[in-house]
Amino acid sequence: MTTGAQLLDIARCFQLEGTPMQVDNLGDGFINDTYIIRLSDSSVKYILQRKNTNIFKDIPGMMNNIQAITVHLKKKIAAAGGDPMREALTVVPAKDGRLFYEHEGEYWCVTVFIDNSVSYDKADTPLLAERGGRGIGRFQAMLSDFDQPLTDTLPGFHNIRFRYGQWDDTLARDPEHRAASVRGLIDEIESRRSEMLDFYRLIETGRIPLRVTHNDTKIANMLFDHDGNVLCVLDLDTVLKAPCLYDFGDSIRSYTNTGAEDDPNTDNVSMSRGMYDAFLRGYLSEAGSFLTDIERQYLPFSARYITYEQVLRFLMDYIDGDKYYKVKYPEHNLVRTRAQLKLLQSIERQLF
Ligand code: GN1
Ligand code: MG
Repeated sequence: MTTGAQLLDIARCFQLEGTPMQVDNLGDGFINDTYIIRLSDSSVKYILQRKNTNIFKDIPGMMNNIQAITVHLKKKIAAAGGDPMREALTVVPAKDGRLFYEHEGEYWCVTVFIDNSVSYDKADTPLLAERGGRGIGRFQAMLSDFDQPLTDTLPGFHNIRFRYGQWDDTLARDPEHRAASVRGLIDEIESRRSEMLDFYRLIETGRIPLRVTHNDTKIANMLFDHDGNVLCVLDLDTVLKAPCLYDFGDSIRSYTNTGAEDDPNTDNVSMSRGMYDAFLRGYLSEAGSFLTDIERQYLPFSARYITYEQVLRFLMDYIDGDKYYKVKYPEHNLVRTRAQLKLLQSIERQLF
């Protein structure tokens, strides 16, 4: 636990426009710890994050990525007559000029808080899903000519071959002796293995191209304006060279779910076809100009692929003893697994 006084000390290490007065918890991301910094002498607010070093092994590399990407986005936004301070994240350096502050092996980073915006855990109308699709399509389009090298912040992130390596190892170790109790769920993973590898081969062989993509496009990772348009894409930790299908697939996993990602009542969970069509429409309005035929062809499969991968990741973490995702109660990863499997089955029924 980091105390309020310690958080204030950390906030003071950054180049803020005033004096930090208070630091409070914000949101509940699964990976990093997020806080809001308020100043005593200015209305500007900041986001302070403790990056998760269990997961991200090269935070300086990650922050260099985020800096380069946001600078690129801001140029595009300004050229289009937008507001670069509100439509892209702004990284605030530490007083020593670095893009992070390191203290006792922990890495802290600050960005400017974007006020007067709306965030959602769930898409409540098809119009919002359409706007979300347009926002991610535009994000990818703005980065389509980004040509600087990017650090691979999370090697193997959506690589199902890599995930099977982790999976096989976790099942072999079974450190908490949980595997026997989830045999049916393990079978759900295994029964789809060869189809998932067939898809992944299209990426390995270069038939599906790599682009600069976000890789974690759930609705909670975008800010909307009061008219329901995407204002700013957040959480740039996993911007990588990857197929743009991963962004589409992860968005469908999030925007179309009629229940919660961790819904304890799986009756609530299904894919809304109306939300799917709306998101697709919005996405194609921006991405349609650069997608190749094979990318277009595999858009529906990407929803299946990413949702399947999420089932695998939640179940693997449960079997592993809950080491990756933050959990709120002992069986949380298992509840997440069941809810995401229900969503996967609904996607499979409706799109295939
Ligand atoms: C994590 O960072 P956050 O909370 O937006 C995870 C995603 C999962 C998501 C599930 C780096 O996202 O891959 O899809 O949880 N991020 C990482 O909600 O593993
Ligand atoms: Mg994240």
